[in-house]
Amino acid sequence: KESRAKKFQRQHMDPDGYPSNNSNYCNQMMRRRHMTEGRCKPVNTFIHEPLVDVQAICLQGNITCKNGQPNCHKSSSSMKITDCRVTSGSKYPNCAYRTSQKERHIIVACEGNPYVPVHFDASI
Ligand code: PAP
Repeated sequence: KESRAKKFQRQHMDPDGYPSNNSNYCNQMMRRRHMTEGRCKPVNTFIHEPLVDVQAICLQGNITCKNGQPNCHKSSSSMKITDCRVTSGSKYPNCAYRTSQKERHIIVACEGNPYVPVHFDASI
């Protein structure tokens, strides 16, 4: 079975995928990373930074997650990201997404030993 750490990497890591001057980026990547199976995952963020730099966020400031759990951490630097949001007209199995590139601080939840990212909480 896929570990939570590997699932995070599949759903959120794309270190070499920026700048993706490509409005089709989310349509392609959401499908390629298996987030359009069973349903269209409504929102998802890809991170275009080295995995080690994203893993290092788990060592940075502890904050409360959106769900109230205390295992979230905010990156001290801003990171290159792409937000994918399903369009209002999108109808499964034809999942259509809007692609938006940003540079933001990101918040991830971490778990386990080693203590690594397992959930993308927010960007600010
Ligand atoms: P995403 O939230 O990163 O988009 P999702 O597929 O929802 O991805 O998986 C997040 C996982 O992190 C969940 O585990 P699961 O795959 O076994 O269902 C979720 O339980 C886990 N997780 C750990 N800490 C948190 C947290 N603070 N907030 C939300 N999810 C968390």
